[in-house]
Amino acid sequence: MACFYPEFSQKFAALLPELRAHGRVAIVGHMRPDGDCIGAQVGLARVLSAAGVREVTCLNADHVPRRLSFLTAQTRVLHAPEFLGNPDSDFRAGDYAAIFVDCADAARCGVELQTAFPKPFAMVDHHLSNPGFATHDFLDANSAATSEILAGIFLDLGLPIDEQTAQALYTGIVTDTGQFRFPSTTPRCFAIAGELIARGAQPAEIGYELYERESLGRLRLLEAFLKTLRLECSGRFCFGFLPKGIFEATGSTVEDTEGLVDYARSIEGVEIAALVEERVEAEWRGGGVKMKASLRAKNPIYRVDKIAAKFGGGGHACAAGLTAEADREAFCAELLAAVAEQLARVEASGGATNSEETIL
Ligand SMILES: [Mn+2]
Repeated sequence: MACFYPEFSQKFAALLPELRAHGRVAIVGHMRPDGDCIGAQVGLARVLSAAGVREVTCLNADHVPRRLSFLTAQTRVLHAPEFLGNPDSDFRAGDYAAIFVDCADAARCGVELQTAFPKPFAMVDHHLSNPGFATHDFLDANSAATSEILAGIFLDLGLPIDEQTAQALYTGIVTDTGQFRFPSTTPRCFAIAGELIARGAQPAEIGYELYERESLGRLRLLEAFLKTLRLECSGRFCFGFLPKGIFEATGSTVEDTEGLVDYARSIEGVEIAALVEERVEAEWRGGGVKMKASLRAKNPIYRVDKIAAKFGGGGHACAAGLTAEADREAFCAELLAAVAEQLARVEASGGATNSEETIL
């Protein structure tokens, strides 16, 4: 039998009886959940339920994006205000063993969930910048997706992967590898994806749900974003801006920003790209305007996670994000300086790659 994650599988098998005995598990994802986050949450929730855990609930600070809703039809996924601070809710965080998935650190789930679960039971993740924060950490930065790690463990242990579970985990791998294009794509990704297809994942259906159901508003948002693109650092850095009010103006939503930054990165000669967003926070989160940036690099030697870390953010070598409380002009100037510094540093090192340091 294939063994994808021998160490993790053994550890996971040892924890299963504990989770079963506890009876209640909360699977916590990150803010603005993506395909890997929802895929990992749904996949893990279904496998734990099938393995005899009485109650499994997935929790997110933000809503499940429309294009991922095909994964959650049969799984309980709650949005933070539905259960935290809601007097009608009978949800008590203390009753649950929390498993964080796809979160580079405990804060990535949002302050409300972080406060509700100060001591996570376990976490499963693949972010390079993850310092480890749970009692039981399943952390592997050499994996392309959290869903890849979970699928590998389930396959190793022969745990039941039904059609819905396979769909969810396959979606996580497809989205985090950029449809099997990013440098993180390995033979293991394909081997695991193949096993998931054998268990009912449908690549054509997933491709349709993810990429063939755009709204006109999303394309209008893309149009607005493309108009703002600017090349800096001799054409090696490209960034674009979404001002507050843009979603109303274009008939789009926050979740439509996903993937826009890839257009900036796709320009020949660009090494680092950024999408900067002036975001009005939801009222239940205290309101106010924040600057958010998504950073992408073509090559992991550019370590955009390190640029993000300067602003308190984090992520992967090729994909990272951050939030800052600053005004637009000051923030853009600071970001530009940080990117220029990183480009110069890589150039000074002759673009030398250190395999330990640069793996996505
Ligand atoms: Mn991920």
